[in-house]
Amino acid sequence: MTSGGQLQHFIEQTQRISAAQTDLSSMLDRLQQWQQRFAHGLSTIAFDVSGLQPVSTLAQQIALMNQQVIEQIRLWDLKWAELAEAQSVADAFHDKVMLLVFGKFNAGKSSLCNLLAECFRRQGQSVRYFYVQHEQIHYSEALLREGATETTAQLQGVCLGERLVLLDTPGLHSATAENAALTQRFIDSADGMLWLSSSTSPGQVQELHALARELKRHKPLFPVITRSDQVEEDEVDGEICTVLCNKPVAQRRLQEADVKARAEDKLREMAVDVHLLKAPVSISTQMARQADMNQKAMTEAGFERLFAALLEMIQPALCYKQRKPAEVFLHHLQEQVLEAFVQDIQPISDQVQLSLHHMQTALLQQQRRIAEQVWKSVLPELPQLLEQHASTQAIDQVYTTLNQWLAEARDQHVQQQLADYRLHTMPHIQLEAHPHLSYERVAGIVTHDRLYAELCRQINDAIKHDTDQVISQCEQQLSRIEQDLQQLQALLVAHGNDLNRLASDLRQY
Ligand SMILES: Nc1nc2c(ncn2[C@@H]2O[C@H](COP(=O)(O)OP(=O)(O)OP(=O)(O)O)[C@@H](O)[C@H]2O)c(=O)[nH]1
Ligand SMILES: [Mg+2]
Repeated sequence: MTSGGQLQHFIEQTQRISAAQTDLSSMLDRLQQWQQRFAHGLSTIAFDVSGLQPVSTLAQQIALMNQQVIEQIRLWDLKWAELAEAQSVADAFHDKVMLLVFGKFNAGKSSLCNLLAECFRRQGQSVRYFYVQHEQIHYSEALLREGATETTAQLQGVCLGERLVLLDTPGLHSATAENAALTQRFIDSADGMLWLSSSTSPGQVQELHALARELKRHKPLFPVITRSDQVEEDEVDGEICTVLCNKPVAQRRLQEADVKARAEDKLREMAVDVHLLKAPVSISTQMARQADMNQKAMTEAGFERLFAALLEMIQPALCYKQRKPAEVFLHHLQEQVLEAFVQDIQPISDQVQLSLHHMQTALLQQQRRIAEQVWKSVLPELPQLLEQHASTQAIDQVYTTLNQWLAEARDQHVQQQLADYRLHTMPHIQLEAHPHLSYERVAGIVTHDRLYAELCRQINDAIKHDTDQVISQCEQQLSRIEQDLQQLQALLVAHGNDLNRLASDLRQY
């Protein structure tokens, strides 16, 4: 039986774990204020679509986006209430440090939990096994099941003494859909993670993806290399037989260094603080057990180092626990408020941006078409109009009719070409009567060649001037929306940065 110094020290230290929490009220206030500022900022972005027809694609996309913004804000409190309810099961362990034991199936998670429990039991500590079913925690006398095939299908664990809980999770990817949500809630409540991987292929860092959320939540990570033993041939009483031995120390250290280096790289790649990573430790549960966990065997199997490392891990886990209420609210703001908002709004905001871009580039073409069509609908009628008034040479009449034609044609073609827009002030298309302009009399006959040419020039100028004004109104409308869109993006970036600053302030506590 082990009476290892580290184990006793470890147990003594875990007994000192106190549920006392740091005063987080000012931090919680700052987080609350962040949420209020974010909501207020969003409400100031107006997305003025008064210059668009409500049936236009862009106006509809913007209406949808506005609706989604309101809906997202409405969901904040609901999600927070849901979270509080979801936490209630895990709350049974609120006064304990909860360590998640995580890894691929067969990594040796249940075996390690059982062995640690046995260590505590032999030191006179209370040990309570439990499993979680139907939203209830059931305590049980039975050890956690171990096995060569995928064994653990439910969330289970063991309370070691009064202050420490090991949460034994189903092997990676083997959780059923039914218990996945429950497992997730417990994982949410964990204060630190033990990441187990077998020494046959230790530290498969892609497994850390499954812990990404917890790592982003700034929980410490302790890699444990398990099954650090090998079968060797030995001669007993003159007969060759196979025996299980610890892997040589040098080999263990190499593996530990390798896992550390690769895990650090992975954390950097995942944009996670590498300080969360504790130095890996290599163990063999089997070797400790074979010798009934005597002191020498425990030390050789790596458990003295494991306890020392666990103690180091408990400190940051405890710090995490002490600031947990603020961490939980922070995660809610990061994940359910900001990230959920970005995920929901970004696609539709990208669509708005795209529609906006299409509309902006189409305007030039639309202006050309309106001008051409107004020109085409008025010009062919002009010679006859001039003929009609030749006898009276009533140039005013010519202008009045032309202005009427131009206005009608312009309205019609603007409506066709710019169907998406609602123009508030239609410019007044008008030809100015020039006092010197009139019919001419050549050899007693009234002619209008010069008049025709001059009117053509005037019509051309008027159409150009008029369509310039119409198009510029459209451009202004689009650019207002573009500014609102930029304001929204800037708001998201600024609030993202603010929240990161709050997170790093919180972690100084
Ligand atoms: N050689 C050796 N085998 C071990 C060691 N620890 C556990 N095993 C064996 O590995 C197998 C899996 O162990 P478990 O503890 O059930 O592994 P697990 O990670 O809980 O597996 P799942 O619950 O299926 O995810 C069992 O057959 C254990 O006996 C060890 O240190 N050395
Ligand atoms: Mg298991």
